[in-house]
Amino acid sequence: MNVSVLTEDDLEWADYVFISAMVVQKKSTMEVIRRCEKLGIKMVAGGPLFTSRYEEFEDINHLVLNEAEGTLPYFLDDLKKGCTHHIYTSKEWPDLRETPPPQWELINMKKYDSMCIQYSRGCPFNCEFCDVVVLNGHKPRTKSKDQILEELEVLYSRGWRSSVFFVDDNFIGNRKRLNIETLMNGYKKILNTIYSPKHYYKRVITFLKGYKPKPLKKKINLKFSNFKAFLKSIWLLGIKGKERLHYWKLISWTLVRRPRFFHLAISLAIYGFHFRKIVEI
Ligand code: B12
Ligand code: SF4
Repeated sequence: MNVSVLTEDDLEWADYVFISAMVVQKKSTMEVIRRCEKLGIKMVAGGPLFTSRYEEFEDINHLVLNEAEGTLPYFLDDLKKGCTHHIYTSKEWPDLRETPPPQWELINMKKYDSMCIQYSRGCPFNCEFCDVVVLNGHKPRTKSKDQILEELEVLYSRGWRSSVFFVDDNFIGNRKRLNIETLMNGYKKILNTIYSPKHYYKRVITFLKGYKPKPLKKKINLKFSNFKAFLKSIWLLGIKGKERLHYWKLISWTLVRRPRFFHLAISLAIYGFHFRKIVEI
């Protein structure tokens, strides 16, 4: 499984096992299916693997295909009434503004590197290797701004402080909502600010504040070229450069607060200079 081993205890108490997978996970999915069959537990399967290749899974009790918002309620309703059938599918593309936020309490967040938020589904293009349009259609559908803020808020209030992965199909494919001019202007704005001294040096200090590397086994041996680079940085960034104020602020902050990362602060200041040059080109 993704983050933990699937034990017999996990399976034995269950009335139904709900399975989700991508095509690439078929082999391990087949193992889970075989284990459930052996224990006589009923299975409900959905998600990309089953939606795109449902005919390969005749033995699964219930194939609840397409987007759960559009098919799962019908299955659950039939389950309540005791009249379930084999395949549940739909030609509708559900309105994402009705999609509830994920129940993060069902997972152990500590075992994950990033949390996923989906803003949109669907893509107007049709690349032959891609299943997105089969699964989510051509018309981009989006959640509302308030929904996204709520999802971020829920993650924050559950103590999540690490990265958030926006798992959209094609973030910029909705031409109606994002015209080319807005895209170009936004991109230019990013390029103009991302490495600008004010923002860049601030990020370096934030990084150094939280940086906790593992202790080094070997001592760092400084070479003559390192001193040369340092002196050159003083001339180019600390005297000649427009960023001189930020440069000296970083140097003095590092010497007082994080002296052992002095070499890193200088390296990052030099990287920033390179990035700015590349952006200018
Ligand atoms: C984010 C993402 C990733 C991330 C995953 C991060 C993570 N830890 O979760 C990363 C970058 C790691 C990744 C990797 C890969 N991915 Co990917 N990925 C996606 C993406 C963009 C979003 C997935 C997502 O979170 N969706 C949001 C949730 C809400 O949607 P969902 O999972 O589809 O679930 C909905 C329905 O499917 C259904 N459903 C899902 N499961 C179940 C279960 C039941 C029981 C029921 C009833 C319903 C149901 O209901 C849900 C709500 O509507 C999708 C495209 C897409 N739009 O789905 C591709 C996608 C899933 N990936 C795909 C592929 C091919 C891959 C890779 C194989 C790429 C590669 N060559 O390396 C690898 C495989 C990784 C691995 N070894 O497992 C394909 C899968 C095709 C297929 N038919 O299986 C997709 C569809 C993209 C595509 N271009 O075709 N991926
Ligand atoms: S999601 Fe990306 S790869 Fe898939 S059809 Fe759209 S543009 Fe092509």
